[in-house]
Amino acid sequence: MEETSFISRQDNLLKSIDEGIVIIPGAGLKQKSHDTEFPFRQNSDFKYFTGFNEPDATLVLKKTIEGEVERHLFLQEKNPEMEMWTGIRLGSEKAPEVLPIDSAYPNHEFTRRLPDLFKGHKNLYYNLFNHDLQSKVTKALKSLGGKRKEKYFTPLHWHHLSPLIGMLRLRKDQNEILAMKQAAELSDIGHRAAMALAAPGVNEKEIDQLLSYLFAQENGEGPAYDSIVAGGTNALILHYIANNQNLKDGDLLLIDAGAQVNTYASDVTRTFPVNGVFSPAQKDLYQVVLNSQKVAMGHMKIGATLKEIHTSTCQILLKSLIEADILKGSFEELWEKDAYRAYYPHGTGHWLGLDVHDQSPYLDNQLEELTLDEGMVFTCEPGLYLPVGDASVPSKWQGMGIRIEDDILITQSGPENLTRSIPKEVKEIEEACKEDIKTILSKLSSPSLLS
Ligand SMILES: [Mn+2]
Repeated sequence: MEETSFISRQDNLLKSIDEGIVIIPGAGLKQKSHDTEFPFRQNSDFKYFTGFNEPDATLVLKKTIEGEVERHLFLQEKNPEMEMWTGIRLGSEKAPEVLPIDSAYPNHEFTRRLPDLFKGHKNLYYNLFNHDLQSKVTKALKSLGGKRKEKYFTPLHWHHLSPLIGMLRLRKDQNEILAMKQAAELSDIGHRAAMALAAPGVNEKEIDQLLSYLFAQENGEGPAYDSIVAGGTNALILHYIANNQNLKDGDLLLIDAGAQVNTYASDVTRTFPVNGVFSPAQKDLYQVVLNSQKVAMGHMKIGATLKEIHTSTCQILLKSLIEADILKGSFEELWEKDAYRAYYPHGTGHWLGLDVHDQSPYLDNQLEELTLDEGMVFTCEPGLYLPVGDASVPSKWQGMGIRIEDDILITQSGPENLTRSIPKEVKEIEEACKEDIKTILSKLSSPSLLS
C-alpha cells in the first residue's frame, strides 16, 4: 500500500478536530497458555492509520490550532537477543523512513514523553474504554499539574475517538476495496472446495482445515474469523464453531467462512446438501431464503438504510412462513408481534471491513439511520432456522438451518456483490458439489497438498 494513503487517512481524522492530541494504540500479544501466545492480530484502527503490523506500538498525532501536525510512533526497540526468539523488529531508528510518521521512540519512553506531548493542547482524543491507556493518560496529566510558574494548556477535555474513526472507516478507499476483492476471491476457492469435499462420513473439521489452508493461499492470511462448518442441526446454533462432527447423508451443511487479506475480511455463508443433491423439501426451503436475499438486494441503493433492507427481508420471510403454514394468523398481527424472530433471530447485514463486524456506527449524530453511500461495504445474510420438535414446523423441515450471505459494495452504478462468483443457485451448487476436490487443488498456485 502507498504510504500516502495512510497519511491522508490520518489527515481525514485530523480534519474533524480543531486542535488536540490523538492516541491510537496497536494490539499487544495475548497469552494462550503458560509462555505461549495466540497468533498476533493487529488492532484494526491502528492498522488503518499506519499499516504497521508489530505488536505493542502506539500512534500519537498532534494538531495545533494553527493546523500544524506532528506524527509520532512508539514501538518495540531493536533487541537482537529478543529478535532471535520472536522475530525482527523495525525499531525506532528505521521507523520514520518506512512508516507514515515523523518521529519514533522506543516504548519505554512513552510515559516520560507523554506529558511533553500533552503540553499546550486542550483536547485529548482516545478510546475512553481502554483502561490501560487511561491510567497512563491520567498519570501524565497529573505530572503536569501544580507547576505554577509555567503557563500552558493541558488536555483536560477528553473525547471518545472510536466513533470518529468508525465514520472514516465506513467508506472504503481503493486499497481497501482491492484487499476485500482479493479476500472474496479466496473465499470463492474455499467454498467451492468445501462443496467438492463434503460427503457423508467426512468430518466437519476436515472442511474447516481445508478452508484455513485455502484462505492462506497467495496473499491470504487465513480465515477472517472462526469458520462455522455446521452439518445438519448444528446449523441451528448460529455461532457453532466446534466443527467436529461427521457429516450425514441427507443433511444440509451450512458454512460461514471468509478469507482475510491485509487484515480485511470477507464474510460468506453457503448452505448445500452433504450428498450433493437437494431433496425437494431442502430445495423448497432454500429457495425461500434465496428469494428473500434477492428481495433484500433489490433495496440496496445509495440513500437506502440497512434497517430498510432488514425490514424488507423480514417481511418476505414472514410471508413465506405464513404460506408454509408454519406461522398462523394475519400478516399484520404476526408482523406486530415480530413472530418471524422465532425462525430468523439475527440481522440481515452488518458493516464489513478490517473487522468482520466492522466497527462503524449505524446511526448518525442525529440518531438517524445512516444511509448507504459509495464505498460502503456490508453483508446480506438472510436465514431460516427451524428447530427439531417445533410442532408448528412440518417434520420434513425440522432441524434445517439455512443462511446465504454475500458481501456488497455500494458503487455509483449500484450494489456490487463482491462474492457473486460463489455458487448460490440450486443448479450451480449441485454442479459445484460434483467437482473433484483434486482438480480444484491442482489449479492452485502452490498445490502442495497433492505433491
Ligand atoms: Mn456476517
